[in-house]
Parts: sequence; C-alpha cells; structure tokens
Amino acid sequence: MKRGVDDLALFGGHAEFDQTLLVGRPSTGDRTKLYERLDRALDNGRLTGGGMLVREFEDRIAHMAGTRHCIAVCNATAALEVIIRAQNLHGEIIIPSMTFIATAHAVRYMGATPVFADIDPVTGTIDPDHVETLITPHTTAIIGVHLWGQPCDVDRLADIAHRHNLTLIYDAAHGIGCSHGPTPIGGFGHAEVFSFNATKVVNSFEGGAIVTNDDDFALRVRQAHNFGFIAPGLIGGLGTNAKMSEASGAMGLTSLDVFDEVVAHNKAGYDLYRDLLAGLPGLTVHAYDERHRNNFQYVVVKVDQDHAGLHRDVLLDVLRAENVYALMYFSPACHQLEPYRSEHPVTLPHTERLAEQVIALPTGPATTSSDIHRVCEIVRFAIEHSAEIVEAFGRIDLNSCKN
Ligand code: T4K
Repeated sequence: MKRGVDDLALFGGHAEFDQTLLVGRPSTGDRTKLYERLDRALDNGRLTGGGMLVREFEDRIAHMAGTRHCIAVCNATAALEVIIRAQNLHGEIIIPSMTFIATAHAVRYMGATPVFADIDPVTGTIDPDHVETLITPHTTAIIGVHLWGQPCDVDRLADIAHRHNLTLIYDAAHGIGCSHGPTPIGGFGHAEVFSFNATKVVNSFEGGAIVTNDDDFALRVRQAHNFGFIAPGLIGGLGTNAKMSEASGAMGLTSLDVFDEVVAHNKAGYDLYRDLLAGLPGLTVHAYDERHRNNFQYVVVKVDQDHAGLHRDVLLDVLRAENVYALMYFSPACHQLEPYRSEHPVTLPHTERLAEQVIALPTGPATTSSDIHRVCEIVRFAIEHSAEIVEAFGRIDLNSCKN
C-alpha cells in the first residue's frame, strides 16, 4: 500500500511485486496431457510434416473457426507471407498501422508495399472509409486486422473488396474464439490467419494457422507451406517450409483443451479491471462490443494525458518500477517505425492518438484477482497523485530507474 509518492518504487520505495507480473504469460494447460501427446509423437516417429497431432489440431481449429480448411503453420507471420505469395499479391496492399509490426513486415518482405489506413477511433480497427480513399490502380489487396480480437467492419470491407476486385485477407492473430455477431472469426474474406505464439490465448510455443473456405486456395496454400510438394517427390511450384511441428501440435491441443476456462478467467479479470479502474479521470478500460464474442486476452487501458494529469509513458514507468511489466500493444504504430516512416511518411490522426495512449495490462491464467487488485491500486494511486508524480518525475534520472 503506497501512502505517499516517495513509496513508489520509481522514487526509491519497495516494489509492489517481488516477481515480475507479465502480459502474455503462456496458457499451457495440463502438463500430463502435453507429455502424453509428446510421448505419442516420439513413439510414432512422425515429428513433423503431416503428423497426427497437427492434423487433429487443424481439425479442431477449423471447427472453432467454422471453416472447411485449416492449414497449421510455424507462425502467423509466415502464414501471411505464404498467403501473399499463393495469391500472387504485389503492388500495394492496404493494411492498418495499428497492428503488430508483423502485418506490415509480411507484406513488405514479400515485395509488396504496405499502404497504411487509419482506424475507427472507437474500436481501433481499420477504417473502411479511409481504405476506399487509398485504392489506386496498383492496389491488389486489403488486410484487415481484428485488433485485440474485435472483428473489423467485415461487411463494409467485403463490399469494397468486391467493388474494386481486391483480395481481402484478415490478420486474425488475436482472434481465435472471437466472433462477428454469431459468426466465428475465421471464415471472412479470402482467408484468415491465427497466431498461436506463446503469448496468445491458444499457445503452440510458436505457431499459426491459415483458415479458408476456398478449396482450391487451401490446396495451393497446403502445397506452398511444404516446399510446393503436391505428392511425395513431386513439386507443383514454388514453396517454402512453414510447417507446424508435432511438438507445437501437442502444445496447441493441450492449450485448446483449457480454452473455455482461460477465456472465462480472462473475462473475470477484465471485468475486475473495469470495476476497479472505473471513474478515474483520463483513464478508460477499452470496451469490447458485446454483440461480438471476445477472448479477453488483451486488457487495454487508454491514458488521456489532458485529463489523467500524466502521460501514458509516466504511468508505464511507474508500473514497471513496481514490477508490473505492462506493454504498449501497439505503440509506436507501424507507420511510425522503420523502414516505413522514412520511406513513406504519412499522418494518421486516430492511429497516432490511440498509439500514444495504450497500455496492455497483465492478464491470462497466471494473473490472479489479487494481482489485479494490486495493479489497480498502483494505477489509481498514480492517477490520484499525478501532479506530484510528474513533478518528482522531472527531478529523477529515469535511466537509473528503468528495468
Ligand atoms: N499480427 C498481429 C496483429 C500480431 O499481434 C502478431 C503477433 C502477428 C501478426 C504475428 O504472429 P506470430 O508470427 O508471432 O505468430 C509478441 C509476440 O511475439 C507476437 O506473437 C504477438 N503478435 C505480439 C503482440 O506480442 P512481443 O515482442 O511483445 O513478445 P515478447 O516475446 O516480448 O513477449 C511479450 C511478453 O510475454 C513478455 O514480456 C513476457 C511474456 N512471455 C513471452 C513469451 C514469448 C512469456 O511469459 N513467455 C513466453 O514464452 O511480441
């Protein structure tokens, strides 16, 4: 319990947490089941390239996503790259800048140019009106991002893509188990991509999946993610190695087994954060539209300096000094990072405002309600003492305090 500003760890007080509280602690599920699955793979001798665990994982993800096809891959970045190549996308691809750098890099890495669209200021997802103004004769595709598991405006984007004859892809890295109304994320656009990185709500160590209802495209992607093989010894075209291993399949299945419990835990944590942080000036817990299902893997607060009395970065420093390793998902936005900011400088007002305000707070199975109470006490204390903190902050050597 902090009584005065001097009690904050940033100013020499004792840190609230002895062990660092992290955003993105993996959801691992039952280890015995994981080891049993690994044993089966080891006994069977098929460790990658179409093993039984990856096949089972693909079936379960396709079922959750409501799609005819799922191709498991080594990570979501590779998945985006495989799709871009399989669809022969080139020229300009419109994407939001409010996303992880992987979305932009996948486009650029495959030789196309990412063109950054601004966002809807309420949801933070890509703004269809702005997308439409960015279309040129060089545009070949739109990649929407279901930011923090919230669906993009899928109807408007489908209409735009249809009218301009563009491929529509979704980066659904955050979107497993989420929906647009009653429809699961997964079957929108030409294809969607999930991430099963260790930090995600479903974890396969590293991993991802491409889901689609297009039979021909699914076949091409399955070939392209395995060197272009169409049959043993027979190459049908260009390909890469983006396969998921059986170890990842084992982890993914074991993590999926506890998906409902994890989402329930996340939702309870999210509700608690929202209750405990209610009414603080300048601080908002990002609200998820209740018409859509969310997995609550991201608890994002927005700090409006004008009303909170301190900048987001100051609150972040306060939290990190207390061993709460909050993260900025996503800040800076992609267009503010290299190589994009030098190559194609653009101004995106809504994106820039959101990127300046966001903090993702710890959640997931490793975060207890007691942890959340303690984190919220720090946040509340910081906002209530913002003037003193900013004053004291101006006097310290930050480099000696940062982790
Ligand atoms: N599109 C979007 C919209 C994405 O958000 C992402 C990835 C992608 C595409 C690409 O997906 P993948 O190719 O990765 O499948 C992390 C993840 O590495 C990345 O997967 C994720 N999004 C992004 C939002 O977050 P970092 O650089 O913040 O991760 P890292 O490794 O610093 O981990 C964050 C925190 O999680 C750490 O402070 C500690 C904790 N952690 C992390 C790992 C890996 C653990 O406790 N255990 C772990 O094993 O990017």
